[in-house]
Amino acid sequence: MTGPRPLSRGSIAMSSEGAVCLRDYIDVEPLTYEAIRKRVLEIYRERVKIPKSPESRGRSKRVAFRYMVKAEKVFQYIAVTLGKLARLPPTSSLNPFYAELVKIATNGMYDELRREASRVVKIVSGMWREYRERILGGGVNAKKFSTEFIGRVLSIVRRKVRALSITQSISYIARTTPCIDFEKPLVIVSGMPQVGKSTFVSRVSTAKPRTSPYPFTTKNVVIGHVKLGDVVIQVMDTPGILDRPLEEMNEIERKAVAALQHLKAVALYLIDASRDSYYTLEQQLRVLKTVEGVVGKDRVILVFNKVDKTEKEVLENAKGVVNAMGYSRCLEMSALLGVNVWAAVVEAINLYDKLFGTRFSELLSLYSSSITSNSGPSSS
Ligand SMILES: Nc1nc2c(ncn2[C@@H]2O[C@H](COP(=O)(O)OP(=O)(O)OP(=O)(O)O)[C@@H](O)[C@H]2O)c(=O)[nH]1
Ligand SMILES: [Mg+2]
Repeated sequence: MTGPRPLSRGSIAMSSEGAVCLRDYIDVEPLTYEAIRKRVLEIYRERVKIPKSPESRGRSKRVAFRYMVKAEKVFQYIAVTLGKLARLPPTSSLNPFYAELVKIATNGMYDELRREASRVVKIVSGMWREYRERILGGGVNAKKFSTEFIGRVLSIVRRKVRALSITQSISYIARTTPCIDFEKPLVIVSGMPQVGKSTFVSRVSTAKPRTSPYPFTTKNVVIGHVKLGDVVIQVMDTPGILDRPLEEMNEIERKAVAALQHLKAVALYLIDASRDSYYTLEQQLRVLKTVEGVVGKDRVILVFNKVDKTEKEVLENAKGVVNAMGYSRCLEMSALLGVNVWAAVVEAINLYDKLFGTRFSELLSLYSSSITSNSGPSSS
């Protein structure tokens, strides 16, 4: 008998019905000052044909009109490009988890960029009203006024939109952040690097994150789906967290913490208690304390992974230690071999129901025949 059928195979940002995607709120192209300057000069050099009309009669009037149109096209480009940044949703309006990811990715500069862009659009709009008249009435000086306008606009953009380069990070985080359905159960898989989080997620869900024997293989949060009939369970792979205070954590670890902190979820905390684990049991238990502090102990399920290579005596000793920490129940799993992986999912959903008053486990029990097996999904 095989495990439940994955929903479908998709990208890390695969959205399912009802899911909310950061990229639907934030649609930004990476921008640099140099790229804006280049585009402005291209626009300025484009040929402009002025039809003969009563308003543009006379050579000098037509010349002035031509430079007004050139400068206006530049103004429009700047207003549209920076206007898009100014109209980005403030972090205060985003889901707190998404807001935190955006802050992490931009070093807290996202809202500042919005404000800078908005200020510059206002300044440039005011300048344009002034220069438009000057260019049109400028006669032989029309060209001079229009180049002066463009020079001033570029200078303002360069000096006053200092956070422009973070558009690259904003674009990246919007594209790579998984879509989340906040109404569906969510299981966050957490632990130190190398404990087998990605191996587990790829065993039970549609997500196939990279696994390797090196720490920090996973650098972003990733969502996979498990579909059991009408029930869709979201399983989130997270980057490993190291044994250090929250404020000293790097950008990658902070994404994992943000998920624990802001999402309605239960956490599976994976421990590798085997002799040759990458980190000692003591280190892993200290990180467990950090996780408990963030998410609340009642939301954590402890899972000893890699039991296939953990000596019985070592495992018993580790179980004794966590027992003393208040974990009377813990799971023993081998994500690699598919042992107890579905039991971990079921346990997580039971806890989810208990904590959030939902009844997903009842639906889940309808599919008990397909989840009692210890083997992984049919694809594996
Ligand atoms: N023997 C054994 N090896 C496992 C098991 N689970 C994972 N591994 C191995 O442990 C190594 C790390 O697995 P990953 O799934 O990449 O670990 P991770 O926790 O996602 O690591 P980071 O992304 O670095 O945080 C890989 O070489 C896996 O093959 C298991 O149950 N048993
Ligand atoms: Mg990983």
